[in-house]
Amino acid sequence: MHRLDVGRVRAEFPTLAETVNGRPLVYLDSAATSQKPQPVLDALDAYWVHDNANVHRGIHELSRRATEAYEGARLELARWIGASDAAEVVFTTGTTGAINLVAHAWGLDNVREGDEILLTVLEHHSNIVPWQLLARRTGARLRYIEIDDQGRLILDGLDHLLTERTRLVALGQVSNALGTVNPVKEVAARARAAGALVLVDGAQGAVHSRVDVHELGADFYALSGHKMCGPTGIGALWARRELLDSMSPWQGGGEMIHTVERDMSSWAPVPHKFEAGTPNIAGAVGLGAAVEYLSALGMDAIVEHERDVLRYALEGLAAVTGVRVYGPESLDERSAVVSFTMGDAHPHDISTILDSQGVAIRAGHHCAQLVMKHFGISATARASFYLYNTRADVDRLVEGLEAVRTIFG
Ligand code: C6P
Repeated sequence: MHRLDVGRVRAEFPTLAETVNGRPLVYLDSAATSQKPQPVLDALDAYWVHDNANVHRGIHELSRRATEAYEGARLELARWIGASDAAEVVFTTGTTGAINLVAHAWGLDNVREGDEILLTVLEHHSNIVPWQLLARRTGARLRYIEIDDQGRLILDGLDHLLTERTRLVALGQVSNALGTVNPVKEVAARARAAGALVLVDGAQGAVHSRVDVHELGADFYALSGHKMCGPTGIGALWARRELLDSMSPWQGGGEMIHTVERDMSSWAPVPHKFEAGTPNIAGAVGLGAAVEYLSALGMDAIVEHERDVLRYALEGLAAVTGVRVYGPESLDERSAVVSFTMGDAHPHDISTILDSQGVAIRAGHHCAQLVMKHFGISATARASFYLYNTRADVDRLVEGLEAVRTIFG
């Protein structure tokens, strides 16, 4: 396997050359959204400047080009996640959009009073609230897989949690709050053996690993483009073809119909059945370019590089007095996210002090309040790493934390 040429990679991300508060920017908030490389920016620019038109509608040259670019991006993404068929990839606004689509289009037809949906305490709110809304409408019950003090799923009781009423198990591939890499394959295999479907929230997983939806054992897989070098407002839902075929549309409008009569309509084939209205064409084009960019660099090389930076960061943070790092101790169970607290310093204060030194991290509950509650805290500071981060970035983080220590003692 080749090594990632990080110097070259960094040069392709113009935002990384910004100066913040008089210091060169150190961007450690990629779990919230990643920076965008020049090839993605160029693809967006080229689309808007040369090809902009609506898709699937016109028979003029620009519409043909826009449609080709849009459908080309779908094919690119389908290959990248190991889908058997590009029609299994539905473009959405992101992971949140994808999960809400499943909760409505699949959930309302398949979940009844007394049925159960099994989640985990690690979930992002996007993989909790849509199921709460569904449960409220259907009378279904939500159950949770608990976590241990390292933020790992406790799977001992899984066979009791999985009952004949379990319709769906919905879990994240990687926790955005702790970096825990979940044993998705194992949970999926046990869930499917119990007759439940499996939804995987891949918002953080697709960023930090090579994804093969079949290998994972997923029935639904959701991802966000903006966390993997693509634009905001675009993401995807993957599901097995027969499952998508069996589902009713969620939103109605143009593009998703076959014929419209006064009292009823018939639907376009998937994926268009789930893409009502003019889609985010530029977003899809940008996402396709991001996938192309990441594929050319090689996910294995990216993962290897992130692992080195993560290891270095965990060592660096362990050496700062007062820092408590949350999440699994073993590097094998972690992804490139490090959540921590520091003595009496509020995470917002940590973030503000770091920002004054040009270091961007996130502080808060990270839309994972159940995780915070588990640890009896309201917030953490979170540094997240991606392909363009270096050990020098970690040094700047540690330097900033030393400044926090001087202020808060
Ligand atoms: N997490 C973070 O800073 P959207 O907003 O739809 O692109 O992604 C939602 C989402 C769903 N699941 C997980 C595991 C996530 O991490 C996120 C987004 C960001 O951690 C913003 S809260």
